Amino acid sequence: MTQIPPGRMLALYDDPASCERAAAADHHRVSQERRDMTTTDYSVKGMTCSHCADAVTGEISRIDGVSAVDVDVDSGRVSVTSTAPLDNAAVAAAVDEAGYELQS
Ligand SMILES: [Cu+2]
Repeated sequence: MTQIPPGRMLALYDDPASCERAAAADHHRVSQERRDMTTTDYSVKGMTCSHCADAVTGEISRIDGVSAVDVDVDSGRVSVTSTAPLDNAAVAAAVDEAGYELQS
């Protein structure tokens, strides 16, 4: 995994140009294309609608280092973009908190 120098994230978020790009384009896509980010796909059981997706997104977003969460309800796929690899137990706990079950 790529190590991120301290201060690198702040530099990214303090750059007004990157904010404008994020606002103009699809926000998740922009986040995933940043090379210092890690994106991991998870499989979540039990989601049936956008409300479920919102609940899962909200809980996972609270984990330290998470910058984007993309949910596909039909397949149960949850793509999580973060500044460092995430602890699987933390993701499982967040999904459980939302009322669903992490598979794997
Ligand atoms: Cu639902």
